[in-house]
Amino acid sequence: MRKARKFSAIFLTILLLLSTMNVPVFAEKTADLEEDRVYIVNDDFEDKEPETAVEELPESDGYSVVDAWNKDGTVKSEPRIVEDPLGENGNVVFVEDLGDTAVAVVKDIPRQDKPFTVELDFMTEEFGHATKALRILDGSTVAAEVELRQIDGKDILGYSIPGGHEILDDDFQVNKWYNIKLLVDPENQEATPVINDVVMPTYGWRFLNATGISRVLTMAPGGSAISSYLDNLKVYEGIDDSLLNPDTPPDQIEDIEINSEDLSITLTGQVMVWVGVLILLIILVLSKTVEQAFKLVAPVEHKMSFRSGRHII
Ligand SMILES: [Ca+2]
Ligand SMILES: [Ca+2]
Repeated sequence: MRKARKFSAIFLTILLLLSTMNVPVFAEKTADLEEDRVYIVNDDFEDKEPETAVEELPESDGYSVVDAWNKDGTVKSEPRIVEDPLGENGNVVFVEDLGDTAVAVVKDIPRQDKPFTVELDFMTEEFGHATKALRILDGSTVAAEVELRQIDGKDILGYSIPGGHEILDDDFQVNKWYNIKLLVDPENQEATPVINDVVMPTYGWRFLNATGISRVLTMAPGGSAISSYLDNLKVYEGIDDSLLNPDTPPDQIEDIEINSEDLSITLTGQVMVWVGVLILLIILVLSKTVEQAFKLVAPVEHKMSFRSGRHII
C-alpha cells in the first residue's frame, strides 16, 4: 500500500512537471512572433472618439477622404469613426457613401518596395458591386485590389486581374466581418490574397507600372450610395513564407494562429491534468487521515478502515 502511494506520488510529480513545461515554450514562441513583426501601420481606432470625421483626424495619422461630394455638389458623404454596428470590433471607420461618386478612405504609408503584408477587417450591411474592400496603389496607380462584384447573379469577393476577376469567395455575406490580407511582393509585382486565413493563389498586379506601394484605401461603389466599414488596418514588413509554402518549419511568423490553437489545447490539457492530480492527492490524504484517525480512536476497527481506504483508492 505504502509503496503504491510512493510510486503514484512520483508518477504524479513527473506528470505535473511535464504538463507545466509545455506551456512556456508555446507562449514564448507566440510572443516572439508577435514582437518580431515590424509594424508600419497598426490602427484599431480605439483611441478615437466616435463621430470623429476621418477628415478631422490628425494629419500625422495619414488618413484622408476623396470624392466625398456627389456630382451635383449638393450631398457630402462623411466617413467617420463609429462604434461597430455588429458590436465586435469596438470603434471602426464608417466609409459613408451618400452619393454617386466613389468616396474613399485613403491611408498614406511610407512607400514599400520590399515584400510586406497589408490587412484589414471589412464589413458591409449592403452588397455594393464595385466596392473596393482593399486597394493598394503606387501614388495614383492601382497595383492590386480585392473587390466586391456581382457575377452571374452571385455576390463575389474577387481579385482584379486584367479584363476580369479571380474569385476569392463566391458567396460573400453582408453583416459579417472579413479579414482580408494581401501578401505583397513589389519586386515581382505580385500579391497573394488571404481571406479569413484561407490562402489564395498568388496573382500578378493589376497595373504593372506600379513598382511600389504608397497608399491603401477602401472605396465605395461609384454610381450607387452603399456604405461599408473597416477596422484593424495593419501594414507590416515581410510576408509569411510558411503561408505560401506550408512545408516550411512551424516557427515562421504567421504560424501564430496555429500556435495559439496549440496553446489553448495544451492549456486545456494542463488544467485537466491539474484537476486530476488534485483529486488524487485529496483522496490519498483523506484515506491516510481516516486510517490514522481510526488507529487512534478505535484500534479494533483498524482493519475495517484499512479495507475501506483501500476500497476508495
Ligand atoms: Ca476597432
Ligand atoms: Ca457611391
